[in-house]
Amino acid sequence: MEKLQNFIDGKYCDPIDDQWLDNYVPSTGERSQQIPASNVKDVERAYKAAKKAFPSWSQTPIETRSSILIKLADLIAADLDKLAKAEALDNGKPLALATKVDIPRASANFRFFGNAITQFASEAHENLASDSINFTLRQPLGVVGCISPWNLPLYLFSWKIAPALAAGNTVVAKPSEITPVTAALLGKYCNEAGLPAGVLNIVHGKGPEAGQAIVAHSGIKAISFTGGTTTGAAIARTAAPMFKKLSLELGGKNPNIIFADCDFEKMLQVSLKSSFANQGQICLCGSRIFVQEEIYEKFKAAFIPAVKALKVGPSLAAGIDLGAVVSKQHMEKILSYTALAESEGKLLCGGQQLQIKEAPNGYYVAPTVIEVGTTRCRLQQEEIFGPVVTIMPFKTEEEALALANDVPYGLSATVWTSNIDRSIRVSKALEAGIVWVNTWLNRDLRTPFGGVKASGVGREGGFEALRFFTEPKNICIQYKTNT
Ligand code: TXE
Repeated sequence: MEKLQNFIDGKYCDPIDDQWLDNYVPSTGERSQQIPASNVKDVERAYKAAKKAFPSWSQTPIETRSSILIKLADLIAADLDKLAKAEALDNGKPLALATKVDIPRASANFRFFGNAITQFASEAHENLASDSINFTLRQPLGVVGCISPWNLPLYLFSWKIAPALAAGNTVVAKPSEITPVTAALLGKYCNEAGLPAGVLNIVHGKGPEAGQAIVAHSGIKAISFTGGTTTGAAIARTAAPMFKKLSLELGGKNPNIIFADCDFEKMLQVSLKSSFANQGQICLCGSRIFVQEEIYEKFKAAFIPAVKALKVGPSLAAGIDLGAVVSKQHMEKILSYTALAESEGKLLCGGQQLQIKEAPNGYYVAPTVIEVGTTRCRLQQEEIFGPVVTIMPFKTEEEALALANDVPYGLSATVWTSNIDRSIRVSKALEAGIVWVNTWLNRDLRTPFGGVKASGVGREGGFEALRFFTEPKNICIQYKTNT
């Protein structure tokens, strides 16, 4: 069986203790490769390479750093088909989605920060009263840690690595052990792009072993993490007393608020995507749908048949809308929630594991809609992170806001209305880091990205990310006003 390797100091290498994990293809349930079960020794090896590379990389002219990142973006874009197929097979998502979203966005992440770093500047403050000039340096932190989840593998892995490198840091990065393949391929592209050895080091393995070793390493100055809220809390417990900088992009349980005055057809088409794209495994999915009562029955009459018409199948099959969920364990977690449908509400469609003839051992869950009467239930309070949405009616704007905010999370929200005043009132009152009005997953990489409450701490994106990966230093110089 093929063995993927760690990528350390510009070279692929086996784990020091020769321990390995099995990787699986969600569409078929078959074992695909083995990946390193790295531990603290492999992380130390990666850290030493990153530390050795830091002085030179941090002093590399911005134009050079920029050109290497843009070259990396070009190489990823040039291998779109190969990378998209690898991503789809590894994650279970439809090939069309990996081709249209995942890989182009991974390329865009490197391109965006390759350009952004050439525009990143800092402030100066002139103080006439003290004949002084203050200027602020934004210096790279040193060796930083990037840890990413399995739902958008290369998309989120690169979303962290690109700004860290652009800002002059060197990186020890760990992808999810559930979707290691495109991260493993990234090392080759780094060498081809001319990224110096040791600047980016990729370590595979489990979170509590390899991930924890990165978080706990005294030489690693910051942790950028995307994943579950529980894991985010565990990371914070380790990193906070070490005074590391922390960026935590965690779970979501996002409201999709539909007012009677919305553009119904557009809302319906986009709500199908915001409910079930990537098998509902996007932390930005609108998994709690609230519909104003005047159009509640009309919505159900249109939404349920459209959900039932969604096609589910193996990643490489043509014409599918949903693929397999990422693992057997995650499928069982999702089904444990759909099993609550009857006790917490009413199952309107889906709710079961799907047997796909050509892939009987794959991890398939039917797109599921559950009608509930309250937000005070597990289906509305807990992150399911699968092709499952709840729906319930509301009467007034005030009630919609109370329902939408009545949840531990605060990542994103979607609002459908043609009333501009209402769209601003509601957006301002929603407890979320991102609000979309009459659209969804409409992303501008310059904007701050992140959530509030249990959805995390800090912001990624644009100059927010470059500020996270640099340390501001104020230098004050007093000068003589006479010769
Ligand atoms: O979680 P885990 P998953 C959320 C999404 C869902 C979850 C899915 O809503 O809840 O993430 O990710 C590593 N120390 N978001 O199931 O376990 C682990 O190996 C250090 C929000 O993968 O959190 C993997 O690499 N590392 C997000 C990574 O953490 C540890 C967008 C994530 O794994 C660790 C995407 C530990 N103790 C998903 N334990 C957003 N807000 O943008 C695990 N890991």
